[in-house]
Amino acid sequence: MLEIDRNDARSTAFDPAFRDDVIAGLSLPQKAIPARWFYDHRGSELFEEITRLPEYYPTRTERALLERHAPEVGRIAGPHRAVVEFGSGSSAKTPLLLGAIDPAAYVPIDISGEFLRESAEALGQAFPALAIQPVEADFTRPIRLPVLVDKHPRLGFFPGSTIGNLQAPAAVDLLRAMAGTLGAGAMLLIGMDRVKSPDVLVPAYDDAQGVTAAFNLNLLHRINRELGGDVPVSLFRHRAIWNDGDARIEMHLEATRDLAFAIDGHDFAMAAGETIHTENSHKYGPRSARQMLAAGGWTTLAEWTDPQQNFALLLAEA
Ligand code: AVI
Repeated sequence: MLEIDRNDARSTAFDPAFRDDVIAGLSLPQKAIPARWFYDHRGSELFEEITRLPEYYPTRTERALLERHAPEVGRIAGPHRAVVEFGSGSSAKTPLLLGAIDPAAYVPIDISGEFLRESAEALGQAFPALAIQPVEADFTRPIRLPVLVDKHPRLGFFPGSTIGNLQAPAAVDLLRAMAGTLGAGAMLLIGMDRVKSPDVLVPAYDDAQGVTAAFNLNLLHRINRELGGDVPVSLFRHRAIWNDGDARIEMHLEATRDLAFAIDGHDFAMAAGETIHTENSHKYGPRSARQMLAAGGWTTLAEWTDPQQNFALLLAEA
């Protein structure tokens, strides 16, 4: 059946930047939409589900690394640092770090105010003596930190291998922006996913329950909901591909037959097998991880990985 989502009439939330990215991206020879648009309310819920999937090893592996090595991070970084978390989301891993390092303050930064307020409140209950000041901002740009952290050296926290969703030049720019935001004497604790067998990588992005497929396809539902599109979602399928040359998982939405749709007065046609490229998730070897950090102005001080070397936590100084 052709599913056009007409029941999801254009909703009130309408971001012109979303519209511009979608129209421009679908007009490219290789159609592409930036991965940042996955994260509407439904997309954020589906991502939380992904982090609990048996095939999606990054979250539980990084959590285990934090449980094990956060005290060592504390010993190297020293006490009374202000912890600044970039893209804090639900701050699920944050207590593991805060509980181990005797922080002076905690500043979660996220573009979603809803998530920020909820998680700051929960952390406030778990750490009643800790000064917490959330900042609603796009962390890819330099940010002025609250005065609360003025007197303390900073420890940036960027878990989840979110850096991997950026192409190298953008990743380097982001690392430099973080160094600028955190200031002199800063350190950064960052999670980076390792290169490994496609037998492990592909299922992590194409799980048996179809949650990642739903996450990817939700982007098309979002276009229909927010931009009044008539994209025939049921005629697309989720694809996760290991691109060995670029050391990354690519997610695509593939047209299963010739099809056409319109978004906000713009007409698009796709041939069977043609794809919309929706995400890159870069993976790093031990050297490339350090090189990336160095290019962004950070010197690696310590690195921890799990026995299978699936995921790495790196501590670096500016
Ligand atoms: C947020 N980011 C680090 C995830 C990743 O693994 O690249 C997003 C994701 N996409 C599909 N599954 C998870």
